[in-house]
Amino acid sequence: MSYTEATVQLLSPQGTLVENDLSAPYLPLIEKLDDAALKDFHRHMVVIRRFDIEAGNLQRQGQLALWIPSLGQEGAQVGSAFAARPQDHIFPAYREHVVGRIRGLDVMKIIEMLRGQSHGGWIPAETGNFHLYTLVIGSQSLHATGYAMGQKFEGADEATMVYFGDGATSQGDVSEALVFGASYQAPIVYFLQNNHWAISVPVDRQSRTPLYLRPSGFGIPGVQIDGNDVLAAYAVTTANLDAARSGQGPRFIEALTYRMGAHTSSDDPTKYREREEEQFWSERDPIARFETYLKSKGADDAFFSEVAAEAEDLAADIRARTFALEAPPASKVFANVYTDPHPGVDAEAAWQAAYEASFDGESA
Ligand SMILES: Cc1ncc(C[n+]2csc(CCOP(=O)(O)OP(=O)(O)O)c2C)c(N)n1
Ligand SMILES: [Mg+2]
Repeated sequence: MSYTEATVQLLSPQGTLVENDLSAPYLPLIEKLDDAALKDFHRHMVVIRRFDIEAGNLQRQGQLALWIPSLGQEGAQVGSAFAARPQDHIFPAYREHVVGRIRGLDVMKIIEMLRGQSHGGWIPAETGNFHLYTLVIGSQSLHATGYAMGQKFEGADEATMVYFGDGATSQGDVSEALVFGASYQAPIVYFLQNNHWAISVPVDRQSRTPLYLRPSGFGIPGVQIDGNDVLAAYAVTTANLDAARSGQGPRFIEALTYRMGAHTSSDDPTKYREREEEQFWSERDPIARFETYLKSKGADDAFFSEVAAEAEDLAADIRARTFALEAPPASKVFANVYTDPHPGVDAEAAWQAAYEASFDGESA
């Protein structure tokens, strides 16, 4: 259920740097980071965890239809997001809230989507090339591969990164994406967050071999990292995105992490997993070990208080903005079904309008 002899780890769960044959090629990338960059890693992990908790609370208070927590996966997400360059394109699944935030997305857009306030959420060109959430498991791997093929055809100095889960690797879409990525030597990094569960199905039931080995069958180099180690996520993703961007073809990263919370607010993990397993992973928390590391490098209490205050501010802001939202007109659900007017949709919209009008004059 845990790390293997192949897992690249730069920061141990105790918060100390790991120096071995696997970490050696990547440590120079960490040495290049200044204190401000390291502090930013921490800030983003802490702030998004607070946001995540607030969003979960809002769901329980009836403000959101659903919430999809990212608790526990902050290291994999923050490290990989900071590895991307501005011109790169990012295709998320549905749990990568902090990746969006780092790319410039106002995370309120995610709240609006899960409240049923908006349809798709945002415009990637305005949010740092952070594409839309995709709930159809694994399908974004095809969208991303197609996009990366386009980047290759245009000879752009860009790469694409696509996030998906361990469960998604069992979908045909992901295998097809790997075939096309390899055939076209597209500039893409497949970033698998193995959080050990696909709702209630454990990863060892989905794959008899470690998932980082699977891409080798497609001719794509794969590497396994400690996904709760933000430094490993940053350094390994940087190296792989650089390789993809410079014409060396696609790459695959398996980040070992853990979904500390429920699959979504509709799920109850106490029904299918053991407390011991949750305990094991909570001892490998991405934030706790990085805090220890920063303290060993001299970060003081003022810094940690400032980050905590920023997290509280965001939570309060999200709560206030959620309560200020007004229900959109029901007609909005018909607005973007087709580009051109469609008689079937028009008829349904007319029925809806007549139905609503039938309440005119009645008190609420
Ligand atoms: C094509 C498809 N099949 C089934 C589902 C239902 N479903 C939603 S999430 C999920 C599990 C996905 O697990 P994983 O890929 O590991 O991602 P995680 O949720 O753990 O991040 C499933 C089966 C779906 N959304 N789409
Ligand atoms: Mg999973």
